[in-house]
Amino acid sequence: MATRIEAVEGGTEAEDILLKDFTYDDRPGYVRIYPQGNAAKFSGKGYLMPIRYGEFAPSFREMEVRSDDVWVASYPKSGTTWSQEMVWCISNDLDFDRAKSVMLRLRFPFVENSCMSKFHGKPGEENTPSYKYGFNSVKYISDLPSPRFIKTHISWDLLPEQVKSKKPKIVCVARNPKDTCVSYFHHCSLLEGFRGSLSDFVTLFLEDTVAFSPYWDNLLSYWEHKDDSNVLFLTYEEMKKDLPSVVGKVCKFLDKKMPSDEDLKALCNHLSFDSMKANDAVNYECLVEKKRSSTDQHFMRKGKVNAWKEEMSPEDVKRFDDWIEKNLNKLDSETKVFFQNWFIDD
Ligand code: PPS
Repeated sequence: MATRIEAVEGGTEAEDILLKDFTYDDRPGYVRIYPQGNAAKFSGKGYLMPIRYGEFAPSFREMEVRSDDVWVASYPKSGTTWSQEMVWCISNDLDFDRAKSVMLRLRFPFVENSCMSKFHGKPGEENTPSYKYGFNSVKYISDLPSPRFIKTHISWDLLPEQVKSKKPKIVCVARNPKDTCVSYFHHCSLLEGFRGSLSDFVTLFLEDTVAFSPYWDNLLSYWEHKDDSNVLFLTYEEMKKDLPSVVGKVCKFLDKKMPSDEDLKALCNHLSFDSMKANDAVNYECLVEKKRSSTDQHFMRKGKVNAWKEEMSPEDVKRFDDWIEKNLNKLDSETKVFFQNWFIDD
């Protein structure tokens, strides 16, 4: 059966918040997507996406996938940009000069970019890479020479059909849901026109009513493939704890030599939060500067584990804890233990 796409009509508390506080001219609505007609296995819901997804879905599903593509896949705000920069630098023999001079979004494009909201390019710039990427991110990627580097937030079940046969390398990165949610709230408020409070956003997140949700289905769709030979599963928290050892895993996975001690130090320095925050090729300042309302708003915001403790109300923490417990109890015991240890508060 073909993928079914249904408009979000409102009627639940979360959908009403979504339609009231998270729509605007360039993103007038949302859809739920049912891969092959089916709801996502874990939540029993469809995946939520901005309405423009419907326009891009056919070309995305049928997109040519190449066996030498390298993908970074994640639920939003899980450490995607950090992982992309790590994967790109390792794959490109630590070419820091190019990494700093070419925007990450052009060397490691986000395949669903054109689904997120209507693009307004400047007339006369139609032939620039930025315009082509903004106008149609799927076509931009299809026209790139190999090896390509591709970012996605979509769940495994919605990836292009050819992923199954071509088996590109896929690095998945995931982050504990409370930090993910708080980071996503700030991202949506700053860059995507969300007008509600953090508590409203928690409602959207827990009710699987923000783009790329349900969180659990998205995460578990990649977790199920973590032992496939073309998949590497990482967490934000392990990158924070021991970046050099994650670099080692990524080098092995990408069939690259482990850098010398000196090069490893240079790479970890390039990937540090402070370096990335100051690096205009990865910090999205060019987008943020058009949108910010105060000087302390940045894409590279806190870069910490458990920063949710500084912002979430006790009521929202309780709602989250109940939701985590309910969902952990639906998992097999091995997965549950792994997730409990990973999400644990220190
Ligand atoms: S996106 O928009 O979905 O691609 O965002 P994503 O890159 O997945 O997540 C952004 C969060 O990752 C933090 N970040 C880092 N943390 C530590 N070290 C480095 N180098 C780093 N680079 C990005 C970024 O600050 C966002 O997290 P928060 O919690 O908002 O600070």
